[in-house]
Amino acid sequence: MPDTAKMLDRYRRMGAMRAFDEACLDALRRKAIHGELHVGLGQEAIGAAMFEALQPGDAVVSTHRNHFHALAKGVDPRALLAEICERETGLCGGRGGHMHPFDPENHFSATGIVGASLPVALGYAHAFALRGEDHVAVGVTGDGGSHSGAFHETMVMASARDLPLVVLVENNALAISVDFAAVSPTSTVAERASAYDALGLHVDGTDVDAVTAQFCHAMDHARSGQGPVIIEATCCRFRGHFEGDPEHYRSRDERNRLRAEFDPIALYADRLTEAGVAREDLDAIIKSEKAAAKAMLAEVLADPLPDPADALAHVFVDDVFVAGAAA
Ligand SMILES: Cc1ncc(C[n+]2csc(CCOP(=O)(O)OP(=O)(O)O)c2C)c(N)n1
Repeated sequence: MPDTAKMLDRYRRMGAMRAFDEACLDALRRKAIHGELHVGLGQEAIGAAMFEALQPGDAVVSTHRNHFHALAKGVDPRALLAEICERETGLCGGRGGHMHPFDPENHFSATGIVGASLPVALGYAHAFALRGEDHVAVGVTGDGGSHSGAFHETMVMASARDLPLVVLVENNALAISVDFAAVSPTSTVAERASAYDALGLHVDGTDVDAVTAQFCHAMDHARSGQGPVIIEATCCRFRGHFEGDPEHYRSRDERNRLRAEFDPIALYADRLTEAGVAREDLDAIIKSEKAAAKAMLAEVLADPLPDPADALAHVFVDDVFVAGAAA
């Protein structure tokens, strides 16, 4: 018998993540976000799986496409949205923006430098091991980041020391415009794990049940002292690399086909209806998550922006050069 209560939790969590990113798209249209915005539409099943697999005290270090991982780690959604909208009430007082949300008490951070999330996660894993703590660090990267030197260096050290590290590769098959199959020497990233004497797992990242099971397995493996894991979850990116990407590398038809075939939320809705849940109940969940995100955005947009007079607060050097300032 399928556990429909658990399935509905997963469905709601994916719906909440999508609604969050849709609120970000709305904020961008309202010119509340400046600079590049990278949303994760199409990748919600991986975020929902991460939520279930993490335990308190674990660490997550994410990428430029970080919102779902932050939500999975338990970062306060309102503070995250306020940070993305550059508000004083944001996680970092509006100074980090969408690519650099930091929640040190919660062991969450992100970086816009491709591949650089992994050595930071390695540091967490090393610290956990040195302190004898029962926590796992998750370093997230895309397929593009898996080709970086930082990926290799991280895996070498993590495996040599059997560190509690899980490297999550969200393989959406595109690094901006670069097709994974055209540049990867192996057909999967997971199979590279054998070169590091690590566990490699490959999973359909559009199937929330499958990716949850594999993610929990990866975390158990790392937590029990058996060394690092590479878990590769294949998925599709439904929007451009960033908002404003002209997407010359794929046609509109191709994008629509991916959305029609591989939407993790629609696929799970089918599974839930097969398990006897009514469509109207599923639609009501999505509707309520959208309404909650919309209300949260309205609140956030009423929050103050940082005071320009405080622009140099939190800068760590004393003699900052400010153009035009008196000597
Ligand atoms: C070191 C570095 N090189 C290049 C870039 C520019 N850049 C930003 S995102 C990106 C592609 C990342 O692709 P992938 O790792 O597959 O992640 P995805 O965007 O698909 O989530 C690149 C090259 C960067 N931010 N950092």
